[in-house]
Order: sequence, then structure tokens, then C-alpha cells
Amino acid sequence: MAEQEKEAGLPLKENFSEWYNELLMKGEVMDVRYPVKGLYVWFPFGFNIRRNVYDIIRRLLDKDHQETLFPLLIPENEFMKEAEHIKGFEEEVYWVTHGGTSPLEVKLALRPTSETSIYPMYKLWVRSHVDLPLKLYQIVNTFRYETKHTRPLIRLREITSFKEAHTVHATWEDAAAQVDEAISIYTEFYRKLAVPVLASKRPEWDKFPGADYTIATDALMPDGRTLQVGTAHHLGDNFAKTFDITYEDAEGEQVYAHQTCYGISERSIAALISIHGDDKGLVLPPAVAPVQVVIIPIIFKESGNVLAACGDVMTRLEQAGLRAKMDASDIRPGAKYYKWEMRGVPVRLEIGPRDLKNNAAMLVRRDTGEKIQVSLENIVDELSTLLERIHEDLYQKARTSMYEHVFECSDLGEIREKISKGIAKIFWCGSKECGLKLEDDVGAGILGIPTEQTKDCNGRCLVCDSDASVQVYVARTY
Ligand code: A5A
Ligand code: ZN
Repeated sequence: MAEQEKEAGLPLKENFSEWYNELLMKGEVMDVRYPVKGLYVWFPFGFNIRRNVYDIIRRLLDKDHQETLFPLLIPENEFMKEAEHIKGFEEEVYWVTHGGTSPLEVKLALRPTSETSIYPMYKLWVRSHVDLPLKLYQIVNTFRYETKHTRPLIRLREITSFKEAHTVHATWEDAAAQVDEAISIYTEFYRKLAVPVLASKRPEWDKFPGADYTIATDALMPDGRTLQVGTAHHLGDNFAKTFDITYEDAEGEQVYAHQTCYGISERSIAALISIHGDDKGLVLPPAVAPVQVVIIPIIFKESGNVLAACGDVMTRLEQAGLRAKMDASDIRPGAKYYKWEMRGVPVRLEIGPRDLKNNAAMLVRRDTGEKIQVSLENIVDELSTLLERIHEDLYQKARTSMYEHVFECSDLGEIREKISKGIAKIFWCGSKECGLKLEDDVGAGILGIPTEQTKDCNGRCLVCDSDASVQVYVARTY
């Protein structure tokens, strides 16, 4: 893209959908021009963000999971084994039917998720109670022929960054504990992206096909809709029975194992970009920013000393493990600021002749615009502290904003009004009939029962007026 074209600016963030699409292009995250619907291309800059984000989830999982890699293709006979699971996915599967010009004897599914690819091998791998728990994960592409409106990073037909974990346990209770553990890993992961999430147990009709229950984490997007950014499923022994995954218990009996699976995707990046970005472009939390500090020499006539000082600072920052970049190109300063602001660099560091005389530099925060003068001597410490503060401020701001958009509602009219801005919290008796009627009436979905009920709840179901002992979130969802 030509520089002028890029400098045309973004639509205002209040026009969220247009802003989002333009930001992906101008911030060089995704190119949305690939000629297949629902498939998009990572720009190298966006892919760098992705690498930092996925390094975080890897580090969290590697504590007690092992990474693995299973095939993309699943034979039809394995894919068709679990009845509920097939029902949930059959409309979304891409099939490979030919090898060259010859029809295949057994059709092959492109994995929409990998239960039916992994579990035939788990049958072979799980032998005894001493093999348990087994906790594996992989980061792969998966394919879903989505019929709802596709959007880059949010609803893809090729999910390029599907992180799925699959665990096997001795008992139902152990698996339930793992589901809770998964949600706490995801909450911590999102905390490291400065993204607050709400965890809730999905209603029966919205659980993962083949699961006993599903707990999800949702982020609140700027337009008031929620985005499901992670799910953990208790699979009970449903898949174990289908795929014959048994182990020998301490008494020497063969018994069915219990399983969980949990996943996230590049929706994590959609959430972090959308929540933190502003009218000027990306605002990246330092932990995932490809460039954490951009150094801009302010050069008039005599530039030698300034450039040397910038180079020296650059070396010191790199030695301290910070991702720094110096922009000494001869485009005008305004264009430089524009470029690095669009790319969300958390801090701009400027050094000019006057700063140099004072042995100082100017730091400019991307998130607040605040300018801070610092001495060149302590610049590494000052910057490290500032980056941490920026992370914390981004998180607190997002968290405050999220909770300001959770509204306790006591009638249907109020729900309709509030869900145009955010999330409604209401009493519901728990019956499917009332749940579906409510969703239909207000044109929004029941997210589920919060995993942490904030207070002792006693109220009346907003639909049938019977006793209700829990509150649920209701929201318009992506
Ligand atoms: N096997 C389990 C883990 C599974 O497939 N769960 S899931 O269907 O809920 O997907 C996991 C997560 O992937 C979802 O919570 C959602 O955040 C993300 N996801 C699902 N479909 C997606 C799509 N079409 N595009 C982008 N992300 C998607
Ligand atoms: Zn009811």
C-alpha cells in the first residue's frame, strides 16, 4: 500500500465494524483480500503478534501438558462414530473425496476439531491408571464451513490458530476439576493479554456436541456484543465409550476413562485488538507487541550525536530483552508517529539535541498520550516499569468498562434496552422452555450461569415467575 493511502486514517471506533475491518488492513494484521470466503492471510506484523500471544498460552500449558500434532485428515468411519458429535458438526465439515482423479475408498474429513482424530490413538495409548491423567494439546488449523456471517479472526472457515487440549482422567470428578483448571488457565492467559473475561456455564442447548457440559469465557466487544473466546468441555465417558478408551484400575478392572477438551482460537487476538484499539489504530499490550518501544531521533542539522545516542539506547534496551526498533528513516516525523501509532507500539522514545544536552529522553505512551521525561541513565529501568504500568492500566480500564456494561435487569423491556449496550444479568428458573422463550423475546442469547455467583441469589424467573436461585448473563453474541 502507498504511504498516502495508509495515512487516510481509520473510521471512528464507534463505527466498530468498519473500524475493525480497516484496522486489520492498516495495522497490518490480516489481509482480507484472499479470494476464498472465510479465509484470510496473516501479514508478517500480525503473525508476529500471533507468535507472542501463542507463546503465552504455550508457556501456561507446558507446565503440565505436552504439545503434540495429529493429522488434519480424519477417515469417515472414525468421524461418524459419536452420534451427538456428528449431529453438531455434519453441516460444517469439508470432505476430501478424491486423490487426484480417483475417488477415495474412504472419504476424509478436514478436522473441524480433533476429537475423532485423537481418540482412536488414545484408545491405543491409555492402558493403565498409571498413564493418567494424560494431558496433550496441539496448535493447528481446523476447518468449519460456517454459515453465519464470516469475519476475520472472529468467524473463520479455516481457523488458523486453533489451540485444543485433550485430557484423559480416571474419574468424572477428576475431569470436572480439569475443566475448572482449564478455565483458570484461560482466565490467566487473557489477563496476560490485558483482556478481562466472564466465565459461565453454557445452557444445555448450547453445549459442545457430545459433552456433559461446557464452561465458556466471553469477552465484551466495543459494540456491546460478547465474543466467546474460549471453551472447556466435560466429555464424561461419552467419547470413551464410543472410541473404547479404557484403563485398568488399581483392582485390575477395565473401566472407561473420563475426558475433557478445551480450545481457543485467534478470536483471542480479535478481542485484544478490539478492546484496546482506538481511533488512531492498534494499542497493543507490551507483552504481545512486536515492537515495544520505537526510538525516534529528532534530527535538525547536526544529527551525529543524536543518532549515536539513539543507537546506544537501542543496544541497551535490546540487551535488557526489550523489543526495540529505531526509526531513522527520512519520512517526516508526523508520518512516523502515524505509522507506529497505527501499529500499536506501546511507547515512543524521542531524543533530540535539547534532550541530549540534558542527558534525557522523552517517552510517549501510546495508550494515554502522556509524555514523560526520563534521564538516559535509568532509561532501561524506567521503560520496564512503564511497560508494566501500561499493561496494568490497559487491563484495569478494560475491566472497569466491562463491569460498567453488566446490567442487572428485572423485566424483559429492560433487557432489550440494556443488551444494546452490553450484558444483562437476570434471574432464570433454569428450564429450557423459559430459556428459549427468553432468547426469542429479546433477540439475544443466554450465555450461561456465571461460575462465580456474586451474591446469594434469590429471585423470580423473568419468564415464568417461579423461584430462581441463580442469575444468568444474556447478551447479543458474535
Ligand atoms: N474441541 C473443542 C475444544 C472445541 O472444538 N470447542 S469449540 O467448538 O467451542 O471451539 C473452541 C473455541 O474456538 C471456541 O470457544 C471459539 O473461541 C473458537 N472458535 C470456534 N469456531 C470458530 C471459528 N469459526 N472461527 C474462529 N474461532 C472459532
Ligand atoms: Zn422460568
